[in-house]
Amino acid sequence: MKNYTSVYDIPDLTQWLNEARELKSNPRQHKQLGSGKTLGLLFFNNSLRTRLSTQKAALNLGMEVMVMNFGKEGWALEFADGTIMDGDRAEHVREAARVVSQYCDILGIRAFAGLKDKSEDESEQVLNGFIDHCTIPVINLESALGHPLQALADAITIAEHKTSKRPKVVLTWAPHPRPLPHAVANSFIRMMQQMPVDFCITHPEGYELNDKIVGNTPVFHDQKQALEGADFIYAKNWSSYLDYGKVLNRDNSWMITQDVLGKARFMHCLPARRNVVVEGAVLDSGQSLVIEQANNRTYAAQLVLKKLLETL
Ligand code: AN0
Ligand code: CP
Repeated sequence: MKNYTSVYDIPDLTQWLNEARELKSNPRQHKQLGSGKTLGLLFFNNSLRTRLSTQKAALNLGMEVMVMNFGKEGWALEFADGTIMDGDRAEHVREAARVVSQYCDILGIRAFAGLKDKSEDESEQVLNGFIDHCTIPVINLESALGHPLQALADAITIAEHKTSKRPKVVLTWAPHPRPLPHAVANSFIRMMQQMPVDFCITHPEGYELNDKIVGNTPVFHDQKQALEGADFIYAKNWSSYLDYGKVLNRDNSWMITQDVLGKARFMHCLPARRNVVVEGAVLDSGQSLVIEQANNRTYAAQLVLKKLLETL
């Protein structure tokens, strides 16, 4: 594995899930592996979990960490080739990536979808710009199209908490006042398609995701029908993909309540707006796995860092 940019970079998921469990049982067991190595983390967007769990993972492996928030503190970067840079972008990714590669051994990048221009988002210009010009491995900390560290933590959580061989997992759209990216949903779908689970998706009409990602996964527009008999209910809002980046409705009948949840376990990547996406009582109940998912972000990141360190 050269970079970790998508769940498809995982060569053997079963083996990785076993190894994650092993790492979790003794997180400091490889603390020599990262000794003398530096992880750089560049954030073009906000974060709580990704920022801290990835740092924690690096510290568990004995690495040192440098973090930079690009939003206000970094020079505005140009990613397009051949432009006359006489606007407000002071530095090109061609230089920035090569400079950072000298300071770090592994680089993580968070750069959300802008949700304005679909083809620009689909080109993943920030993540790919760094991959193209970095001379070190790159980890996707949520890009325009995917959040593979989250999906790995979700897979670890489901593997730990399933009570049957082939649990039923449902990804449901949930309301939200602001337009949100498709990255978490995309990576979760791709991960569930590879897991031994009975998986389906439910969302209101108009919230269809990229059909190349959904593939043969069953999709229901009737949430109640989809959730019947679910063992894990994963809620996530996303803005429209077809009417790109738009909030089409905030139908709060799609919010996950205790009544809707039934006997299922509740999952969400967080941050979650209480009583909009999910009833507060669900998050406060013993059926919620959100805190455990966030805990598993550390072991997901640690596994990815370990695999990359082993290639250095
Ligand atoms: C982001 C999203 O939906 O992609 C990050 C989730 C991990 N969420 C928000 O911006 C609220
Ligand atoms: N789930 C997740 O990635 O959270 P942050 O945006 O806080 O990092």
